[in-house]
Amino acid sequence: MKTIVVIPTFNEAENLRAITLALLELGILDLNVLVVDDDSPDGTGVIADQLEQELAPRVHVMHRPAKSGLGTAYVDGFTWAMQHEADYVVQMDADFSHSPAYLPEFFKRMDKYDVMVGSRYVPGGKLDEHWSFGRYLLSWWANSVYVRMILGLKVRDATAGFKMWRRSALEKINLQSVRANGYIFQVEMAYLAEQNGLRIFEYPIYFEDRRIGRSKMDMRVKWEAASRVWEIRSRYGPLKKNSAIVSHQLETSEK
Ligand SMILES: Nc1nc2c(ncn2[C@@H]2O[C@H](COP(=O)(O)OP(=O)(O)OP(=O)(O)O)[C@@H](O)[C@H]2O)c(=O)[nH]1
Ligand SMILES: [Mg+2]
Repeated sequence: MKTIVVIPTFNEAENLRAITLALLELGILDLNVLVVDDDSPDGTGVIADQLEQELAPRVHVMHRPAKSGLGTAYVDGFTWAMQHEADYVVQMDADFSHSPAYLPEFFKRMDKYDVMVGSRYVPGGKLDEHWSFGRYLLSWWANSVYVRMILGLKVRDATAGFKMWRRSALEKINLQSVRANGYIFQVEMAYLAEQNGLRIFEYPIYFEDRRIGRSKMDMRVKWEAASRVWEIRSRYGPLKKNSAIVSHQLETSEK
């Protein structure tokens, strides 16, 4: 079984080597990494090339000529992964907010599901302790109330960026029709997963703040994402009640 982990990067020079090694050191058979770099001015692309050479054939790099958004980076990366015979495709950030240590846990359950979501908003899921209550509340409201209500999503963490997809799940979703180019990509994919009746499991994760480097998120990006939720609704409509099975909680015996 071949797994390709797609990591989009923009100025992640301090994180890329460590996250790549952490993934390969998990010891998961035939796990490969695809870095999608948007000509980062801090030299992330050069580090990615070095890793590709050092760790061949398990690391690959896609260089895009300019910063073109997280969504298109994932569409390009997923398309490449499908062309390279991935059975499972993982999406995650480079900044350690998504701990590689969860991947073996995802795999343990993948036989029963099509999509595994690393979720901050199911029992056992947690945001960084450094977050103020106000910041936590806003994030919870945006993910668990605002987006879910407008679109009728069942998934609790509608903007989760840490996911594992079964190949057949991505085949059901027409990636080329995904329009989102920024952070709203996560929401559009969650929507399409439910609309296509995929079996989704939300695995609780601890979401640690990025360790090093700068966030690409700012107020403008957040406002844009908030308005794009309405765009998704007007394009696709709210979800039908029977669209997907979403499991939120680990079995008591699994905890
Ligand atoms: N290729 C590419 N990668 C991007 C782009 N924007 C963000 N990224 C990457 O996407 C991932 C998530 O970005 P972050 O800046 O960590 O955003 P975030 O996790 O929502 O924000 P923080 O919580 O502040 O870290 C990181 O690996 C970034 O380097 C982009 O336009 N192109
Ligand atoms: Mg981050």
